[in-house]
Amino acid sequence: MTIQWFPGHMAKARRQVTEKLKLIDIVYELVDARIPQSSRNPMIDEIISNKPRLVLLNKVDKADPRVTEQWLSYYREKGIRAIAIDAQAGKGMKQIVSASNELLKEKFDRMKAKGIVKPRAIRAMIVGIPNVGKSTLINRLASKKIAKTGDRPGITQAQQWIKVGKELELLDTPGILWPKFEDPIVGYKLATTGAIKDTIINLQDIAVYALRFLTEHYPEALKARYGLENIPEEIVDLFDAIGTKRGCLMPGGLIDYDKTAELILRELRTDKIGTFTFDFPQEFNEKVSE
Ligand SMILES: Nc1nc2c(ncn2[C@@H]2O[C@H](COP(=O)(O)OP(=O)(O)O)[C@@H](O)[C@H]2O)c(=O)[nH]1
Ligand SMILES: [Mg+2]
Repeated sequence: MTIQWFPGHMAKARRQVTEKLKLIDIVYELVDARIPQSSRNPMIDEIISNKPRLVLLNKVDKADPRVTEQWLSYYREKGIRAIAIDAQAGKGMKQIVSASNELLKEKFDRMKAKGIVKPRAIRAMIVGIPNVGKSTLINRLASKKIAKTGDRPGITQAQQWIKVGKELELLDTPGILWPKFEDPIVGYKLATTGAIKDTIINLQDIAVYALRFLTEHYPEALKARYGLENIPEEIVDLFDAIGTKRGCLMPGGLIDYDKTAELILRELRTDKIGTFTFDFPQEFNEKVSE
């Protein structure tokens, strides 16, 4: 597998996020609820340092609800505030505002007590890897009634803020971070969920990963979708079974593996097979004691 990894891009993205940290009170770390760990930038903790953070598990409509609950407990145990949202349908938006208020209550109370600043709206920035839903969330939070505000004194660079009710202001440009996948499995998970382009990793390899994963974790859904009584042990036999059922054939009747891989991934990404989560908190749990 060829790994595409651009240190230059990462450094630039990191610089841009770091600059904007000065302007905000809280970071919204947007991740994909299907791969909460694989879709986060591993340097994020270091980048945002001690800024308050709210983790938003987006596209929860596409994830396995049981595992989403496990992830929410995982974050709770670690003392990290996390919310499952569906930015496309606008689910969880009110919780974002209330959780932000809670997370910043102490800071704002302290500011008020010192009389330094007038109570103001909370300022937030969304960060996340490409395709995780940053633009969708910004549009969702910025409903039509909400106007953009202009420059603010003390800020040299023109910065647009989107007002979300009276309590929240959102930077109109999100911080873009890059996924890091030295571990090929992380790359496969990103590709399976459509977070990275299919051209980066061989299509058949992605489908092999996806089929193995479904065979292990969601065999019933796989059997039901493709009318299989049993799942063949050999991956090539599984490809053959699905390719035959769906008529993914080359002239002469041989199975067209590229076509079969494409079909499987298309159906998986559009939730035709079911809604799945590919990262399990147990895998990342070593540090949480029993
Ligand atoms: N099903 C579902 N799709 C979503 C959700 N949020 C975003 N999307 C879709 O994910 C894709 C990428 O979203 P976009 O906002 O462009 O991601 P960005 O690159 O982070 O700005 C788009 O096709 C969105 O419609 C969600 O909560 N549920
Ligand atoms: Mg975008």
